[in-house]
Amino acid sequence: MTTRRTSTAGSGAATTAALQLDYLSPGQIASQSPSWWRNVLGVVGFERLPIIDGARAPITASMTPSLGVNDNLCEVWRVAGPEVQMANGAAERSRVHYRFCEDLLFGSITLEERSLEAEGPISGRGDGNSGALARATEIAYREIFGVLEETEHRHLIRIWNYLPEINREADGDERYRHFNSARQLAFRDSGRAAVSTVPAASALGSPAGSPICIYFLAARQPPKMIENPRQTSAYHYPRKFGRHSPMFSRACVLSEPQGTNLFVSGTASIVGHETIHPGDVAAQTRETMANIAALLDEANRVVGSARYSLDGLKFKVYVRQPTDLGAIEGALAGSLHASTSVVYLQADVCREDLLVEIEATGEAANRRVV
Ligand code: 3EB
Repeated sequence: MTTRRTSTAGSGAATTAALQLDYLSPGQIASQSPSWWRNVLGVVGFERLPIIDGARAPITASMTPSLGVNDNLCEVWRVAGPEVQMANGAAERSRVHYRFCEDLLFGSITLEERSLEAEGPISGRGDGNSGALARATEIAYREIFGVLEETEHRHLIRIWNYLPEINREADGDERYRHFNSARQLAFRDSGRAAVSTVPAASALGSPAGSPICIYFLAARQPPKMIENPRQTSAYHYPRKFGRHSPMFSRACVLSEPQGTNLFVSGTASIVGHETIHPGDVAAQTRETMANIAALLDEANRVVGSARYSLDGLKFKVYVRQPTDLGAIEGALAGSLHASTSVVYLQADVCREDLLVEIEATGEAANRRVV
């Protein structure tokens, strides 16, 4: 760690952060002013690592190809406010790149499984390819938790996991399940609860040969975790979906004095714990939107007002088969306004029978109390 956080206590509301999400092209990003960069926490390219001159924040890439017209867009996370104090970090002996202000932290870590295979299997936890994936997952999460302790942004609120060939079998089990075992172990080893406070998340497959890419947002204050009344909590999935359950919450709300952010996890056509509408991508899309609508109702109940609606969210849609894009767009037209922000990416979803997965982010300002 190269920098300490600057205390802003007592300096008023101007330094209080609320998160903003934009999808911008590298050209749009390149034309921004230095003062714009001051508030940027992190940038995520989709298909490949974007090349951005003068970047002052960590840059990573999910390695998931863009579909449709969103060619080359980047996801940009910024904090609001004119006087935000930011610091960068790249802790020694840690592969996590991160940037933070008083309240919020963005970080990313990229690992090549190939470079870990040489280190050999972790004893007693299988070997071969699954060993390298499990090891990479454990290293990534251990280093992430280390950074969060160091900067005191202890609450992981949202995390994105991109794993090459997520559905491939290795050592008699799907690679996603090996990832789940290692992730659960990492949460346990860090002394973190395995239920109820785990972050909102997405876990998708990237093409063979891609590095493992994990990026995340963390906060100094705890968010409110939200579960979906239509779905079994992922951390309570029955054993037939894997020996170790996935560690994520369905959504969470982060409240700041200026406003709130809603983070909706990757959501799919699952009711209870079963996949429904196998083979029917349009029906899967509609069911997924019904799940997101149910999460919005829960979020509005938790924040105590009708703050979030489908049209106010920004969506990322992961499509397993590019040829399904038209059917998915058609199904979404039934629930989303044409002006709603939607990015389409090709990615494998972490159950073989799921054809589509949708995540979303919401931003809402607090009404001024006069
Ligand atoms: C599901 O509902 C679909 O393992 O972190 C969605 C979001 C899914 C996150 C994860 C998995 C994850 O189970 C898959």
